[in-house]
Amino acid sequence: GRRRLSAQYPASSDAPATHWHVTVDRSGPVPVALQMRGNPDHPYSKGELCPKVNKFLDRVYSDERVLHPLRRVGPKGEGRFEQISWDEALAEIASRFHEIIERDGAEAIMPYSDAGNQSLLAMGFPERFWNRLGATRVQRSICGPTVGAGVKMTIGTTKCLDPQEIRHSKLIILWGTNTKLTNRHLWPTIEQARADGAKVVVLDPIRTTTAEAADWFIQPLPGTDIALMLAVMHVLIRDGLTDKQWVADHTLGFDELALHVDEWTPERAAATCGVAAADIERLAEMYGTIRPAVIRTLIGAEHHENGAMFFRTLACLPALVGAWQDRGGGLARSVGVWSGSVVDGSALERPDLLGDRQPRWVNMSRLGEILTETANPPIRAMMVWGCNPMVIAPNTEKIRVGMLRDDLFTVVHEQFVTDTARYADIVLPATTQIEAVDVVPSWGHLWLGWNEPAIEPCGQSVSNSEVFRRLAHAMGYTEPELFDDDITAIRDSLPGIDVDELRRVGWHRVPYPDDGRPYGDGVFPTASGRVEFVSEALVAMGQPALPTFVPPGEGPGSLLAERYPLQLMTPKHHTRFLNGSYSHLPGHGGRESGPFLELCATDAASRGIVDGQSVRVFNDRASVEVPARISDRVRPGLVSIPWGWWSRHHPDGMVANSLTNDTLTEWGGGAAFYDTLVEVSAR
Ligand SMILES: Nc1nc2c(c(=O)[nH]1)N[C@H]1C(S)=C(S)[C@@H](COP(=O)(O)OP(=O)(O)OC[C@H]3O[C@@H](n4cnc5c(=O)[nH]c(N)nc54)[C@H](O)[C@@H]3O)O[C@H]1N2
Ligand SMILES: Nc1nc2c(c(=O)[nH]1)N[C@H]1C(S)=C(S)[C@@H](COP(=O)(O)OP(=O)(O)OC[C@H]3O[C@@H](n4cnc5c(=O)[nH]c(N)nc54)[C@H](O)[C@@H]3O)O[C@H]1N2
Ligand SMILES: [Mo]
Repeated sequence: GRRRLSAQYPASSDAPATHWHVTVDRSGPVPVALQMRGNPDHPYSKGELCPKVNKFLDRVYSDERVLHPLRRVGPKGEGRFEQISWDEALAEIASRFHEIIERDGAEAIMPYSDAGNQSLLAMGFPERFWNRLGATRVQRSICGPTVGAGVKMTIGTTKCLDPQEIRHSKLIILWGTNTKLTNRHLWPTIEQARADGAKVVVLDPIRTTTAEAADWFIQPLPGTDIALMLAVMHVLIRDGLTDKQWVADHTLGFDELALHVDEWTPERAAATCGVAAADIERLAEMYGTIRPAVIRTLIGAEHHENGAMFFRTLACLPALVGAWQDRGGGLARSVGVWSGSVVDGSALERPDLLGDRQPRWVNMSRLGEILTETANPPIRAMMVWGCNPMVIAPNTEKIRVGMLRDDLFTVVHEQFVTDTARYADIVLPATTQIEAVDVVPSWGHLWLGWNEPAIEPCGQSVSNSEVFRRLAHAMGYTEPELFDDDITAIRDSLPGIDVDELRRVGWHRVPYPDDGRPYGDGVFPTASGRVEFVSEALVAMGQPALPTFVPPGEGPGSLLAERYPLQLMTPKHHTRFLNGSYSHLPGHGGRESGPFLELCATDAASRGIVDGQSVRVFNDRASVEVPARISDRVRPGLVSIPWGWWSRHHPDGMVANSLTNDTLTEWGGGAAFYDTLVEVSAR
């Protein structure tokens, strides 16, 4: 009975896809993609794909692709499966779901997903099914919402500067973002500004590839930047480098702030953040004298217990120097929220399908706790798609305990048998980007992209929208919006956009102020209409009114540090990885075939560790074996395991996140991945 449900949009040969062109051989019975190239006409990427996507067809045609539904035959985690039909898979899922709803209620079922292919339908359409079902809902807060929640407390919105505006900047501060690695399409813009005389300053606890390319690199201890920012404010105010008129006209609470940062001398901050007082002075002087000045950030610095306060404090800096009045001045973060302004979220996700039910909400960073400690009702079934929590979520070993539960029914919709899929009862095959239609909102630029499928789905794989149409049918649901075809759902979700035109052109620029200055008039959507140095909204949330440095609970000064004296970071490192995606494909790690621990020569010597030796990295959460690499990218006291590798790449089947802290940020719902203390020992 699923014939009428095949509402998946067919592949076509003529229409453009935003960023790429795929050459397809249509001479055989099944069209085969031969080559994938960047689209030189795209206004942002200009034909450059990133290194992982250059090899995208290796992914599409990988021997490891899941091409049909699978049922687990071995124990959970072992990864042994047998092929079953779609009808069998759907019938089994529907009957288990009905049984669980009957016994424990719909909230005993939990969908778990994140960005996946980062597209509109793939991320939004499944919500219709879960609204109809009334499942427990998971806050997707592992990447970015904390940044937004912090910035919003200062400027009343999460909308910041279009990073393309950096073209006009003369001082570019890359604060906790590894642009050359994670946002490489922005680098040419930075280089152009530089050719016109701009200076690039990088602040990062690790001497990243971006730090190496900067004019000046500042290396604070992780999680301590707030102290540094308070000292920068101290110097700006002390030396009269603030824009007094702009501050008077457009900010709230300057006098309180001035009093508050009076005690934050550069000397005091230096002792906290590990940056010399003279360097703090120099940074403040540059920031107070060079215009236009931009601060560019992404999400790296949110991974701390004080992650939201980091961004709340950072957002105060442009206001002090009046940076928003200049073209190319202000704060630049993800622009996802600008693309979001053209999406009708309710039309896409149909919250009306919930009726008057109020679903239970949980936080995706706490998956281990959710699976092992949640009651009333406990989670009995989980469906995962577009996400690989066994690699990407903190405190993985706790999640593993939950995933191993005999009474947990797990379904995973995936392209590969990931570390997470190994624990599934049923795996459903998913299409890749070139096999399904979608619209791709962007986080790095302002063009909404059309994604035209180039080939039919491989094997029996289906898109995210199709899998939920099939599941809705198997569950016996009849609401017509659960069965909308892809184009109808896209049209309804983009009410102000001519979808035929979008498809014809391949992209659409979302609205953004013409003169490039989102707050050129100095008006901000806070309660006061001003930039709020003092925030009543924060007080109402039980947080300090003023920007305040609170050291993390699991940090260098804490009791735990006596046992675990090293701080562990696990950031992105490989150009051909996208988080935990691609690391299992041959050649994507470059010369590296697996993870390693970076530590400085001093910390190695004091532990008798030599370069290349296998070491044990451990804390109360886990013990992970990795080869050591002695490196001057990290300072004494800080170690790093470049992240994204799967359990199969670790000699002991652990992953980097087995060690990491799943404490939530003080607000915003992020996770303090990097407030993780460990000890390292030679084996
Ligand atoms: N090659 C590649 N590119 C990617 C990805 C990938 O996995 N691989 N992932 C994509 C995704 S999903 C995202 S969200 C973006 C993220 O892009 P970024 O935010 O640029 O990347 P991250 O590596 O998460 O963090 C950036 C930097 O923050 C630093 N950092 C951590 N804590 C602190 C701190 O307390 N203070 C300061 N000053 N810096 C700190 C880290 O050392 C790191 O170098 O990248 C995207 N691009
Ligand atoms: N230690 C540490 N942990 C981190 C981070 C870090 O820097 N350090 N970064 C964090 C960040 S910024 C992020 S965004 C998260 C990322 O977390 P995830 O979103 O889980 O990241 P990926 O590993 O890219 O997993 C996406 C999965 O979706 C699958 N997929 C792709 N397209 C589709 C599709 O169309 N349909 C379906 N069903 N599946 C699809 C891919 O095969 C892949 O397995 O990780 C976070 N975790
Ligand atoms: Mo992310």
